[in-house]
Amino acid sequence: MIHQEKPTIFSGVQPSGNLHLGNYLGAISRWANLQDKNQCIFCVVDYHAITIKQDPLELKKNIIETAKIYLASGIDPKKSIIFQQSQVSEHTELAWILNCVSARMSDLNKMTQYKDKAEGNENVSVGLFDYPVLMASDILLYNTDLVPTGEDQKQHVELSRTLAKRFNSQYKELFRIPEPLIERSGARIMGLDDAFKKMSKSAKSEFNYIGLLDSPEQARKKIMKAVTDTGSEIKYDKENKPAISNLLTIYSLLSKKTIKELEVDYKGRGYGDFKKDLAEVVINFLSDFQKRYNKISDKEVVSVLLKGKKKAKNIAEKKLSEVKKSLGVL
Ligand code: AQP
Repeated sequence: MIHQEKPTIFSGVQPSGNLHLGNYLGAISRWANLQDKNQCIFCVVDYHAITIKQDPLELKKNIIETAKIYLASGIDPKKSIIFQQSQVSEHTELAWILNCVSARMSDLNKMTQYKDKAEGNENVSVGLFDYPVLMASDILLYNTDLVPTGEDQKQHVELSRTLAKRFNSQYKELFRIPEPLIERSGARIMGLDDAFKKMSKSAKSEFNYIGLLDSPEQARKKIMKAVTDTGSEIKYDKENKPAISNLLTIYSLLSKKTIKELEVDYKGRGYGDFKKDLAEVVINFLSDFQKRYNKISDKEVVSVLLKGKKKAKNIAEKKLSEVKKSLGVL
C-alpha cells in the first residue's frame, strides 16, 4: 500500500500554441482551486506536442507561454509542482516499458482522439498513435489519484487505469489507479465556427477558438462571426441549439451568472444583442487575464520550471527504479 497525506493531482497541456478558452475553462482554470487540499503536479507536456510537426523556435516560445499561462491562472509554484515533461526523462522511459508490457495495439486502435487527428491518414507519426501511453506514464509516475481534464481526455485516463492494472497484476502492485476529474460544465467547449467539433488549438481556422492571448478586436470579431442556430431564441438546448448552448456555457462560466439567469436576461432579444454582450464579457476576462500574464517575466518562468523539474524528478526516479526492479532490469 502507498500512503500519502493528500491526494495527488496530475494534469498538463501541450505547448502547441494558441491556448484557448476551452483549455482554460475545461482544465487550467479548475487547477488553482485544487492546490490547497491536494498535492498538485502540473506539467507542460512538450513531448506530446511533438507528435505533430512543430517549428523549434515556436515550440521553445510556446513552452514558456504555456507555463506563464499556468501562473497567470493562479497556479502557485509554492503549492504546486510545475515542470516541463521532456526535462524528466523517466516519462519516456516508463512509456517504453508500458508499451512493451501493458499496452496492446487493440487498446490504442480504439482511441478516438487518434482517429480524429489522423483523419484516416496513415502517414502520421507513430508518436501520435502512442500518445496515450506516454500520457499514462505521465500520470502513473506520480501516484496520481485524480486527473482534472476536459471530456476529450477521459478515454486516455481510462487507458491509464487499464495499463496500471495490467502491470500491477503481472508484476507488482506499484501503480495507483487514477480517476478522471471532469466538471459538468465547460468540459467540452465547442468550436465557434463549428458547434459539433471541440474548440481546438490545431483547428484549421482561427475563427474556431478564442485564444487566451487574443486582442480585444480579435476576440470581438470571432464572437460576432460565431455560428448560431436556426430561430432567434437564446435558449440552452444542446440537441437543437448546439451553437447558442455553447455560447451560453462560455458566457455563464466567465460571468458567473447561471444559464437560467442568462436565458431570462435575453428573453425576447436577438442573437446580435447577445453576442455583443458576450464579446464584452470575454474581452473583460481576457484583459484581466493578460494583465496578470504580462507581469510575469520569462526569467521567472524558467526558474519555476527548473525548480519544478528537480521536485518532479525526485518522485519519478523512485517510481521508475521500483518498476525496473520488478521487471528484472535493475
Ligand atoms: N474544447 C475543449 N473544451 C474543454 N476542455 C478542453 N481541453 C482541450 N480542448 C478542450 C482540455 O485542455 C487540456 C489540455 O489539452 P491538450 O493541450 O493536452 O490537448 P487537447 O486535448 O488535444 O487540446 P486541443 O486544444 O485540441 O489541442 P491540440 O489541437 O493541440 O490537440 C486537456 O485537459 C483537455 O481535456
